[in-house]
Amino acid sequence: MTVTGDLEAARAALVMINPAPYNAEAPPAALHGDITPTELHYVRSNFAVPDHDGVLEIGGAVGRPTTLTLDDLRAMPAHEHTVTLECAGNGRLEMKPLPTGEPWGDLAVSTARWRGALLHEVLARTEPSAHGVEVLAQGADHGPYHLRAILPETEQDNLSFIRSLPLTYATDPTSGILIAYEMNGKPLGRDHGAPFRLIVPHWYAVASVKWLKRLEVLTEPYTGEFQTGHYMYQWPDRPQEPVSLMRVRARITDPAPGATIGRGSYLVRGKAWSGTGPIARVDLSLTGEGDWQPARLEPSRSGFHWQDWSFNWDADDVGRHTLRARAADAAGNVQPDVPPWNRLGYGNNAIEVIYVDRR
Ligand SMILES: Nc1nc2c(c(=O)[nH]1)N[C@H]1C(S)=C(S)[C@@H](COP(=O)(O)O)O[C@H]1N2
Ligand SMILES: [Mo]
Repeated sequence: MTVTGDLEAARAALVMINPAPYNAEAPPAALHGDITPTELHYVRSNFAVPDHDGVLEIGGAVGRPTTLTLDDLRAMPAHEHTVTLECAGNGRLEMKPLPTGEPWGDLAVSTARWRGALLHEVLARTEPSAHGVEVLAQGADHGPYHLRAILPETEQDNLSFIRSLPLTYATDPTSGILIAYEMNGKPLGRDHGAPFRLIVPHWYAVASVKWLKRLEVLTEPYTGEFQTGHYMYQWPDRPQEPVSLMRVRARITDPAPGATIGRGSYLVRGKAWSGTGPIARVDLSLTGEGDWQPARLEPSRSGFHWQDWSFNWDADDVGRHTLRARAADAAGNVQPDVPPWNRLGYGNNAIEVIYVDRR
Protein backbone atom coordinates (compact mmCIF):
# COMPACT_ATOMS: atom_id res chain seq x y z
CA MET A 1 0.00 0.00 0.00
CA THR A 2 1.29 3.47 -0.77
CA VAL A 3 1.83 6.08 1.90
CA THR A 4 -1.12 7.97 0.49
CA GLY A 5 -3.22 4.84 0.71
CA ASP A 6 -2.26 4.44 4.38
CA LEU A 7 -3.28 7.99 5.14
CA GLU A 8 -6.54 7.58 3.26
CA ALA A 9 -7.38 4.45 5.25
CA ALA A 10 -6.49 6.17 8.53
CA ARG A 11 -8.78 9.07 7.64
CA ALA A 12 -11.82 7.18 6.35
CA ALA A 13 -13.97 7.39 9.51
CA LEU A 14 -13.40 11.09 10.21
CA VAL A 15 -15.43 14.15 9.26
CA MET A 16 -13.27 16.34 7.05
CA ILE A 17 -13.03 20.04 7.86
CA ASN A 18 -10.19 20.89 5.46
CA PRO A 19 -8.46 18.61 2.92
CA ALA A 20 -5.09 20.44 2.92
CA PRO A 21 -3.68 20.78 5.45
CA TYR A 22 -5.74 17.83 6.58
CA ASN A 23 -8.06 18.68 9.46
CA ALA A 24 -10.90 16.42 10.54
CA GLU A 25 -13.33 16.05 13.39
CA ALA A 26 -14.10 12.88 15.24
CA PRO A 27 -17.48 11.19 14.65
CA PRO A 28 -19.80 11.15 17.72
CA ALA A 29 -18.75 7.56 18.52
CA ALA A 30 -15.30 8.90 19.46
CA LEU A 31 -16.81 10.01 22.75
CA HIS A 32 -18.69 6.83 23.58
CA GLY A 33 -15.99 4.84 25.31
CA ASP A 34 -13.29 5.82 27.73
CA ILE A 35 -10.72 5.64 24.91
CA THR A 36 -11.25 6.93 21.38
CA PRO A 37 -10.17 4.29 18.84
CA THR A 38 -7.22 5.67 16.89
CA GLU A 39 -9.12 5.78 13.59
CA LEU A 40 -11.80 7.96 15.24
CA HIS A 41 -9.37 10.42 16.91
CA TYR A 42 -9.65 13.94 15.47
CA VAL A 43 -6.71 15.34 13.46
CA ARG A 44 -5.52 18.92 13.42
CA SER A 45 -2.44 20.00 11.46
CA ASN A 46 -1.31 23.46 10.39
CA PHE A 47 0.85 22.09 7.53
CA ALA A 48 1.10 18.97 5.39
CA VAL A 49 2.32 15.79 7.10
CA PRO A 50 6.15 16.09 7.01
CA ASP A 51 8.94 13.59 6.56
CA HIS A 52 10.88 13.10 9.77
CA ASP A 53 14.43 11.75 9.80
CA GLY A 54 13.92 9.97 13.14
CA VAL A 55 16.27 12.20 15.12
CA LEU A 56 15.37 14.54 18.00
CA GLU A 57 17.90 17.30 18.67
CA ILE A 58 18.08 18.83 22.14
CA GLY A 59 20.14 21.98 22.65
CA GLY A 60 20.08 25.62 23.60
CA ALA A 61 20.93 26.53 27.19
CA VAL A 62 21.86 23.03 28.30
CA GLY A 63 25.07 21.51 29.67
CA ARG A 64 24.92 18.49 27.35
CA PRO A 65 23.39 18.98 23.92
CA THR A 66 22.00 15.63 22.80
CA THR A 67 20.44 13.82 19.89
CA LEU A 68 17.98 10.99 20.50
CA THR A 69 16.47 8.40 18.19
CA LEU A 70 13.29 6.40 18.64
CA ASP A 71 15.39 3.53 20.02
CA ASP A 72 16.99 5.87 22.56
CA LEU A 73 13.56 7.01 23.72
CA ARG A 74 12.34 3.42 23.89
CA ALA A 75 15.36 2.51 26.01
CA MET A 76 14.22 4.97 28.69
CA PRO A 77 11.54 4.03 31.28
CA ALA A 78 8.19 3.94 29.46
CA HIS A 79 5.08 5.60 30.85
CA GLU A 80 1.53 5.41 29.56
CA HIS A 81 -0.96 8.20 30.20
CA THR A 82 -4.57 8.36 29.09
CA VAL A 83 -4.99 11.94 27.91
CA THR A 84 -7.89 13.94 26.51
CA LEU A 85 -6.75 16.24 23.72
CA GLU A 86 -9.01 19.10 22.67
CA CYS A 87 -8.23 21.63 19.97
CA ALA A 88 -8.45 25.21 21.23
CA GLY A 89 -10.61 25.94 18.16
CA ASN A 90 -13.17 23.25 19.06
CA GLY A 91 -16.65 24.80 18.94
CA ARG A 92 -15.53 27.80 16.91
CA LEU A 93 -18.47 27.37 14.51
CA GLU A 94 -20.90 28.41 17.26
CA MET A 95 -19.21 31.75 17.82
CA LYS A 96 -20.96 34.77 16.32
CA PRO A 97 -19.64 36.60 14.41
CA LEU A 98 -17.71 33.58 13.11
CA PRO A 99 -13.97 34.08 13.74
CA THR A 100 -11.40 33.16 11.09
CA GLY A 101 -9.75 29.74 11.45
CA GLU A 102 -10.80 26.16 10.85
CA PRO A 103 -14.60 25.94 11.22
CA TRP A 104 -14.66 23.22 13.87
CA GLY A 105 -17.98 21.89 15.12
CA ASP A 106 -17.86 20.26 18.54
CA LEU A 107 -15.81 17.14 17.93
CA ALA A 108 -12.20 18.29 17.81
CA VAL A 109 -11.75 16.35 21.04
CA SER A 110 -10.67 12.75 21.70
CA THR A 111 -8.92 10.59 24.29
CA ALA A 112 -6.10 8.09 23.70
CA ARG A 113 -3.56 6.06 25.62
CA TRP A 114 -0.19 7.64 24.91
CA ARG A 115 3.03 5.85 25.73
CA GLY A 116 6.50 7.30 25.74
CA ALA A 117 9.37 8.73 27.76
CA LEU A 118 8.76 11.48 30.32
CA LEU A 119 9.87 14.90 29.08
CA HIS A 120 11.35 15.85 32.44
CA GLU A 121 13.55 12.73 32.42
CA VAL A 122 14.74 13.48 28.89
CA LEU A 123 15.49 17.10 29.80
CA ALA A 124 17.31 16.13 33.00
CA ARG A 125 19.86 14.24 30.90
CA THR A 126 20.74 17.45 29.07
CA GLU A 127 21.29 19.51 32.25
CA PRO A 128 19.25 22.65 31.51
CA SER A 129 20.89 25.91 32.56
CA ALA A 130 19.70 27.71 35.70
CA HIS A 131 19.03 30.66 33.37
CA GLY A 132 16.54 28.68 31.26
CA VAL A 133 12.98 30.04 31.23
CA GLU A 134 11.22 28.07 28.49
CA VAL A 135 11.57 24.94 26.37
CA LEU A 136 10.91 25.41 22.69
CA ALA A 137 9.48 22.43 20.80
CA GLN A 138 9.68 22.34 17.01
CA GLY A 139 7.80 20.02 14.69
CA ALA A 140 9.28 18.78 11.42
CA ASP A 141 6.32 20.29 9.56
CA HIS A 142 6.67 23.61 7.79
CA GLY A 143 5.44 25.51 4.81
CA PRO A 144 3.77 28.69 3.62
CA TYR A 145 1.40 30.21 6.15
CA HIS A 146 -1.04 32.83 5.05
CA LEU A 147 -3.07 33.27 8.22
CA ARG A 148 -0.26 35.00 10.04
CA ALA A 149 -1.28 37.22 12.91
CA ILE A 150 2.10 38.83 13.67
CA LEU A 151 4.74 37.78 11.15
CA PRO A 152 6.31 40.19 8.72
CA GLU A 153 5.68 39.37 5.04
CA THR A 154 9.18 37.99 4.54
CA GLU A 155 8.72 35.10 6.96
CA GLN A 156 5.43 33.78 5.69
CA ASP A 157 6.75 31.49 2.96
CA ASN A 158 8.36 28.82 5.10
CA LEU A 159 7.16 28.73 8.65
CA SER A 160 7.74 25.83 11.08
CA PHE A 161 5.32 24.73 13.77
CA ILE A 162 7.03 25.84 16.98
CA ARG A 163 5.67 26.21 20.50
CA SER A 164 7.23 26.72 23.90
CA LEU A 165 6.42 25.71 27.47
CA PRO A 166 7.61 27.25 30.74
CA LEU A 167 10.76 25.36 31.79
CA THR A 168 9.43 24.93 35.34
CA TYR A 169 6.35 23.19 33.90
CA ALA A 170 8.32 21.05 31.42
CA THR A 171 10.67 19.82 34.17
CA ASP A 172 7.96 19.25 36.80
CA PRO A 173 7.36 15.49 37.22
CA THR A 174 3.70 16.12 38.11
CA SER A 175 2.98 17.71 34.70
CA GLY A 176 3.00 14.23 33.16
CA ILE A 177 4.34 15.46 29.82
CA LEU A 178 5.41 12.68 27.46
CA ILE A 179 7.51 12.38 24.38
CA ALA A 180 5.06 9.80 23.06
CA TYR A 181 5.84 7.18 20.43
CA GLU A 182 2.76 4.97 20.84
CA MET A 183 -0.95 5.73 20.65
CA ASN A 184 -3.44 3.11 21.86
CA GLY A 185 -0.76 0.42 21.83
CA LYS A 186 0.58 1.03 18.31
CA PRO A 187 3.38 3.19 16.89
CA LEU A 188 2.13 6.72 16.20
CA GLY A 189 0.46 7.14 12.82
CA ARG A 190 1.57 9.85 10.42
CA ASP A 191 -1.36 12.20 11.09
CA HIS A 192 -0.74 11.99 14.84
CA GLY A 193 2.95 12.92 14.81
CA ALA A 194 5.10 9.91 13.91
CA PRO A 195 7.69 8.95 15.02
CA PHE A 196 7.22 10.89 18.30
CA ARG A 197 5.44 13.92 19.67
CA LEU A 198 4.81 15.83 22.85
CA ILE A 199 1.70 15.04 24.86
CA VAL A 200 0.98 17.81 27.35
CA PRO A 201 -1.92 16.80 29.61
CA HIS A 202 -4.44 19.47 30.68
CA TRP A 203 -3.37 21.95 27.96
CA TYR A 204 -5.26 22.65 24.78
CA ALA A 205 -3.65 20.29 22.29
CA VAL A 206 -1.72 23.01 20.47
CA ALA A 207 0.98 22.42 23.13
CA SER A 208 1.33 18.76 22.12
CA VAL A 209 3.79 19.29 19.26
CA LYS A 210 3.67 16.50 16.67
CA TRP A 211 6.60 15.18 14.56
CA LEU A 212 8.93 16.50 17.29
CA LYS A 213 12.25 17.49 15.76
CA ARG A 214 13.98 19.84 18.20
CA LEU A 215 13.85 20.86 21.84
CA GLU A 216 15.73 23.98 22.86
CA VAL A 217 16.08 25.50 26.32
CA LEU A 218 15.62 29.27 26.01
CA THR A 219 16.77 32.07 28.28
CA GLU A 220 14.19 34.48 26.83
CA PRO A 221 10.49 33.81 26.22
CA TYR A 222 9.66 32.62 22.70
CA THR A 223 7.53 34.95 20.57
CA GLY A 224 6.83 33.07 17.31
CA GLU A 225 3.64 33.00 15.25
CA PHE A 226 2.09 29.97 16.97
CA GLN A 227 2.97 31.28 20.44
CA THR A 228 2.11 34.97 20.49
CA GLY A 229 0.32 35.50 17.15
CA HIS A 230 -2.14 32.66 16.85
CA TYR A 231 -3.33 30.72 19.91
CA MET A 232 -3.94 33.95 21.79
CA TYR A 233 -7.29 34.87 23.29
CA GLN A 234 -7.88 38.30 21.79
CA TRP A 235 -10.73 39.46 24.01
CA PRO A 236 -12.82 42.42 22.90
CA ASP A 237 -12.69 44.10 26.32
CA ARG A 238 -9.49 43.03 28.13
CA PRO A 239 -5.83 42.31 27.42
CA GLN A 240 -4.99 39.31 25.26
CA GLU A 241 -3.83 36.08 26.91
CA PRO A 242 -2.12 32.93 25.63
CA VAL A 243 -4.23 29.81 25.18
CA SER A 244 -3.06 27.27 27.77
CA LEU A 245 -5.20 24.98 29.98
CA MET A 246 -8.43 23.46 28.62
CA ARG A 247 -11.58 25.18 29.82
CA VAL A 248 -14.15 23.14 31.74
CA ARG A 249 -16.68 21.44 29.50
CA ALA A 250 -19.41 18.76 29.52
CA ARG A 251 -20.82 16.94 26.51
CA ILE A 252 -23.97 14.88 26.16
CA THR A 253 -23.11 11.66 24.30
CA ASP A 254 -26.44 9.83 24.66
CA PRO A 255 -29.11 10.55 23.48
CA ALA A 256 -27.86 12.02 20.21
CA PRO A 257 -29.06 15.51 19.28
CA GLY A 258 -32.48 15.26 17.64
CA ALA A 259 -33.01 11.64 18.73
CA THR A 260 -36.46 10.21 19.36
CA ILE A 261 -36.66 8.05 22.47
CA GLY A 262 -39.45 6.29 24.31
CA ARG A 263 -41.22 7.38 27.47
CA GLY A 264 -40.17 6.28 30.95
CA SER A 265 -36.69 6.01 32.30
CA TYR A 266 -33.71 6.85 30.07
CA LEU A 267 -30.07 7.01 31.12
CA VAL A 268 -28.62 10.24 29.77
CA ARG A 269 -24.84 9.95 29.52
CA GLY A 270 -21.91 12.13 28.73
CA LYS A 271 -18.33 13.19 29.30
CA ALA A 272 -16.81 16.13 31.12
CA TRP A 273 -13.23 17.41 31.31
CA SER A 274 -11.21 20.41 32.37
CA GLY A 275 -7.56 21.39 32.32
CA THR A 276 -7.93 23.44 35.48
CA GLY A 277 -8.88 20.68 37.89
CA PRO A 278 -10.88 17.48 38.13
CA ILE A 279 -14.60 17.82 37.43
CA ALA A 280 -16.44 18.55 40.68
CA ARG A 281 -20.02 18.30 39.41
CA VAL A 282 -22.19 18.03 36.33
CA ASP A 283 -25.76 19.32 36.39
CA LEU A 284 -28.53 18.70 33.91
CA SER A 285 -31.37 20.95 32.92
CA LEU A 286 -34.40 19.35 31.28
CA THR A 287 -36.60 22.41 30.88
CA GLY A 288 -34.37 24.79 28.96
CA GLU A 289 -34.71 27.26 31.81
CA GLY A 290 -32.29 26.26 34.51
CA ASP A 291 -33.80 23.94 37.15
CA TRP A 292 -30.39 22.30 37.36
CA GLN A 293 -30.29 18.78 38.78
CA PRO A 294 -27.11 16.94 39.77
CA ALA A 295 -25.87 14.12 37.53
CA ARG A 296 -23.98 11.12 38.83
CA LEU A 297 -20.28 11.79 38.24
CA GLU A 298 -17.66 9.04 37.96
CA PRO A 299 -14.34 9.85 39.64
CA SER A 300 -11.36 10.93 37.57
CA ARG A 301 -9.39 7.81 36.70
CA SER A 302 -6.09 9.30 35.58
CA GLY A 303 -6.48 13.00 36.27
CA PHE A 304 -5.56 13.56 32.60
CA HIS A 305 -8.71 12.48 30.81
CA TRP A 306 -12.44 13.00 30.62
CA GLN A 307 -14.84 11.69 33.25
CA ASP A 308 -18.14 9.91 32.66
CA TRP A 309 -21.41 11.22 34.02
CA SER A 310 -24.98 9.95 33.81
CA PHE A 311 -28.47 11.01 34.78
CA ASN A 312 -31.59 8.90 35.06
CA TRP A 313 -34.22 10.88 33.18
CA ASP A 314 -37.69 9.64 33.97
CA ALA A 315 -40.32 11.38 31.88
CA ASP A 316 -43.78 10.51 30.65
CA ASP A 317 -44.58 13.72 28.84
CA VAL A 318 -44.31 13.22 25.09
CA GLY A 319 -42.96 15.87 22.77
CA ARG A 320 -39.84 17.93 22.44
CA HIS A 321 -37.44 18.37 25.34
CA THR A 322 -34.42 20.60 25.77
CA LEU A 323 -31.41 19.07 27.49
CA ARG A 324 -28.47 21.03 28.78
CA ALA A 325 -25.41 19.75 30.66
CA ARG A 326 -23.16 22.02 32.69
CA ALA A 327 -19.86 21.08 34.34
CA ALA A 328 -17.91 22.75 37.12
CA ASP A 329 -14.36 21.85 38.13
CA ALA A 330 -12.62 21.68 41.49
CA ALA A 331 -11.04 25.09 40.90
CA GLY A 332 -14.53 26.60 40.79
CA ASN A 333 -14.70 27.18 37.02
CA VAL A 334 -18.19 26.74 35.55
CA GLN A 335 -19.30 26.66 31.91
CA PRO A 336 -20.83 29.87 30.59
CA ASP A 337 -24.23 30.06 28.84
CA VAL A 338 -22.83 31.75 25.75
CA PRO A 339 -19.47 31.29 24.02
CA PRO A 340 -16.72 33.53 25.42
CA TRP A 341 -16.16 35.34 22.11
CA ASN A 342 -12.61 36.25 21.13
CA ARG A 343 -11.22 37.35 17.78
CA LEU A 344 -9.56 34.08 16.77
CA GLY A 345 -12.29 31.88 18.22
CA TYR A 346 -10.59 29.80 20.93
CA GLY A 347 -11.83 28.07 24.05
CA ASN A 348 -15.56 27.85 23.37
CA ASN A 349 -16.85 25.94 26.40
CA ALA A 350 -20.43 27.19 26.36
CA ILE A 351 -23.07 24.87 27.79
CA GLU A 352 -24.26 22.32 25.22
CA VAL A 353 -27.98 22.32 24.35
CA ILE A 354 -29.68 19.46 22.51
CA TYR A 355 -33.26 18.72 21.56
CA VAL A 356 -34.76 15.27 22.08
CA ASP A 357 -38.26 13.99 21.28
CA ARG A 358 -40.07 11.55 23.57
CA ARG A 359 -42.85 9.49 22.08
N1 LIG B 1 4.03 19.85 14.58
C1 LIG B 1 2.75 20.16 14.81
N2 LIG B 1 2.22 19.80 15.97
C2 LIG B 1 0.93 20.10 16.25
C3 LIG B 1 0.14 20.81 15.33
C4 LIG B 1 0.73 21.19 14.11
O1 LIG B 1 0.11 21.81 13.24
N3 LIG B 1 2.04 20.84 13.87
N4 LIG B 1 -1.16 21.12 15.66
C5 LIG B 1 -1.46 21.19 17.09
C6 LIG B 1 -2.89 21.32 17.34
S1 LIG B 1 -3.54 22.86 17.09
C7 LIG B 1 -3.64 20.28 17.82
S2 LIG B 1 -5.27 20.51 18.23
C8 LIG B 1 -3.05 18.93 18.01
C9 LIG B 1 -3.87 17.85 17.32
O2 LIG B 1 -3.33 16.58 17.55
P1 LIG B 1 -3.94 15.33 16.74
O3 LIG B 1 -3.93 15.67 15.29
O4 LIG B 1 -3.11 14.15 17.09
O5 LIG B 1 -5.37 15.16 17.23
O6 LIG B 1 -1.73 18.85 17.51
C10 LIG B 1 -0.93 19.96 17.82
N5 LIG B 1 0.43 19.69 17.44
MO1 LIG C 1 -5.67 22.82 17.93
